[in-house]
Amino acid sequence: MKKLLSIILAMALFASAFGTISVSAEENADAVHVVVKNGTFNTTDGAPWQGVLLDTTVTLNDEDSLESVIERAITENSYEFTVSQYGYISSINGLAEYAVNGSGGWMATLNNWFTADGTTAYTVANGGLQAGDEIVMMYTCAWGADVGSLYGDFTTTLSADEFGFRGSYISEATTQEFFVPDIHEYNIEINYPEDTITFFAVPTNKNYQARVYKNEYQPETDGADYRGGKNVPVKDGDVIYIGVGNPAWPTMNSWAGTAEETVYTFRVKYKMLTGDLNSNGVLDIDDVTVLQRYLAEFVELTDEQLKAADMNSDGSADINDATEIQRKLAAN
Ligand SMILES: [Ca+2]
Ligand SMILES: [Ca+2]
Repeated sequence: MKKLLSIILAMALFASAFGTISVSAEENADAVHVVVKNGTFNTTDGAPWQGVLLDTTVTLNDEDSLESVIERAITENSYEFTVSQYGYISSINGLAEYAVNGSGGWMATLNNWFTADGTTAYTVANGGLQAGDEIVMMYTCAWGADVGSLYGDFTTTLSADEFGFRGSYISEATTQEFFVPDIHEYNIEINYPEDTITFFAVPTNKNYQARVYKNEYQPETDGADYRGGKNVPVKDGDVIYIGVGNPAWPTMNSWAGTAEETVYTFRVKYKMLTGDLNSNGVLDIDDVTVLQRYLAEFVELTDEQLKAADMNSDGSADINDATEIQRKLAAN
């Protein structure tokens, strides 16, 4: 039995408390975002360094591949790397493969996916690498198992820890408490009639892809998804589908067997924020002004505005409601 959870989002006052949402490569039309990190092998155990080595953007050119942008991210930040005789990166800033008791090495994700083929296979020319892509080069001590590359594991859920989304008035932190990987249907309430949401579609097993679609789930149509889950314009009535591990999509796990996909459904509903008379998604002094102008008979209000104005739910819009909006503004 599927449970329907309602996620109350778009708390404008909440969002403002979190300040400006950080921007990433998506803001730069020709760039990808590259992170190089070692979160598995500690310096106390002999690693030359640990943590995030670099977090940067790399501007794409027509000849680029997943391999070349990782290499350029390293050299542009004045670090060194070496390439093995097999053509993959074997050492970054002195942290080499096989450094952990004879095991360990470097692996990359492209939009949270450990690619099915080597890093040279994904190019600008073949569309495998695109502006806005998120790339993480990371060190593993356990052939990927310690960084979410689970070979022979057929789990196709989204990650409880890493899945999230955010919109103009939505802090990504708000979703973490609501999301349960085994519950597949959710409502997203937006307080603004239209919004743009970014989904952090991170699978539990990053050997599988997660793809984001709007209003029609089309797993076998290339390019029908919102790549990386980015910038999905939404309005009331839209339905977002996030599929994980569809059998038509490439995965290194296909060598071990076939998984059953999981599809999550997010129904977008517009719910006017009580008191938000000017429909800008936040409670502000303009809402009080609109209500006061209505009470002074300078302006008319729509039925929807009258409903939104009724802060104390007594069926009418009056001076008590204006006072209540002001009290809420003052409390924040
Ligand atoms: Ca408002
Ligand atoms: Ca009222």
